[in-house]
Amino acid sequence: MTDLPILYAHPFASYCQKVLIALYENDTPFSLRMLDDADGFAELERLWPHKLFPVLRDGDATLIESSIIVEHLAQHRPGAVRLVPDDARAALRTRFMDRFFDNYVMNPMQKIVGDSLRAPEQCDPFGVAEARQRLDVSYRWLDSTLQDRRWATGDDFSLADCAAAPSLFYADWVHEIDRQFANVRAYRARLLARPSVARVVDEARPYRKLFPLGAPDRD
Ligand SMILES: N[C@@H](CCC(=O)N[C@@H](CS)C(=O)NCC(=O)O)C(=O)O
Repeated sequence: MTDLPILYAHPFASYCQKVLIALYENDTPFSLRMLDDADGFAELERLWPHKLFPVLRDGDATLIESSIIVEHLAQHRPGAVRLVPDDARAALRTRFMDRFFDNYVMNPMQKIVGDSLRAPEQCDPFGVAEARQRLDVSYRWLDSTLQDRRWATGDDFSLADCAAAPSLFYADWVHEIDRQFANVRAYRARLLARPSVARVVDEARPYRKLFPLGAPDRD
């Protein structure tokens, strides 16, 4: 593949940040198709009628779903950081932790944010309470899982950490990680200190005022 891949994304969107971190980890060249106008969304809809992003175009291939995009990068645009380990068992552990962060942290966090954008009569307090409960269980489980790990699966930064960074970043904003979960808080801090993550956080800084629940004065 010779042409630059094109990433349809917005820098403030959590699932886009997951892919941006993967790209920055390996200094992978790409061009950003910023989704901030009607033309961009029309292009996106032609690629993926659900109009969810990120989407990557690489040569003739259209990659949808952040995890699939990162897997594609690992296969076709590899770099020094192995985003998915070669060893099959280690790869499964990585994919499991990636699923954990998407399904049990990022999605409940998005539920809480999404609900805050709804008209009052369309709000879903039961669903939001469920999402908060799920985050509590996730924080507790993650705290014991991370006990002797530097990154999500051990010593090596991977796809799972790309998913962890934006999910824990925003989850802590909407449902603060309690001090008793010191391993989770320390892991979030390690993630934020990682240059690829720090870059993504900085690039999203100008959009913080758009955060519907109000961004806290930190991070
Ligand atoms: N499972 C998808 C989730 C993508 C997703 O929810 N993207 C958000 C931005 S972070 C989005 O497209 N939101 C627009 C909408 O919900 O209409 C993935 O992993 O890529």
